[in-house]
Amino acid sequence: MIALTALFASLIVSAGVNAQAAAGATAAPASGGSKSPVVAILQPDAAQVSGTIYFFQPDPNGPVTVTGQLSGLDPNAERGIHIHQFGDLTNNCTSTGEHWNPTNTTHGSITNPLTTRHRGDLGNFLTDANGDATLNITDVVGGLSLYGEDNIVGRAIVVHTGTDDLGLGGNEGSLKNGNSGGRAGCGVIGFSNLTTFGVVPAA
Ligand SMILES: [Cu+2]
Repeated sequence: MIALTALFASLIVSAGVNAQAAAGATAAPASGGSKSPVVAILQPDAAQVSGTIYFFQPDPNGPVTVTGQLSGLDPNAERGIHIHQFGDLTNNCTSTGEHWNPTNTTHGSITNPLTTRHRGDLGNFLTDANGDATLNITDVVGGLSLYGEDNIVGRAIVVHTGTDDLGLGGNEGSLKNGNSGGRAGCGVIGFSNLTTFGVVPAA
């Protein structure tokens, strides 16, 4: 617990974390990729969202799992969540750009094949009666990776004010972004010093 507290203190110096994440996006560590979980601290935008999101990929050829605790959202709601292009919060969540979509496909569910989803599509999560949420999303299709040239470190995760229609809405917006509404909050994905995988630290 003491070590975890120290880690959080160091991560909250967000400018430093962002700079490190940006460097990591173009020059991965000598090992060739992430050796530890990566992390994003959410900052509020259209809603007073807060929370920390963790990304784990114990096996470089295996799936990424996304965990975390969020608060400040609408109660009892499904809310969209995606990786967006840029780890750039200079204009809050707006400057994170559109969904991370390096293969230029249409938007869809996290369970769709990669031909009918964006690499950054993570679907929806559920909030409780207090507007809190515990994330536990595993990308079994393999859109996300923490390793290699196409890793997500240095990009952003965005939580939306609306529900992602998963590309099934029957209109142009649906195939672009799932009509997920505004950007409740977002965070830059950066390397962390955590040494354990698959653990949701206590909020
Ligand atoms: Cu989004």
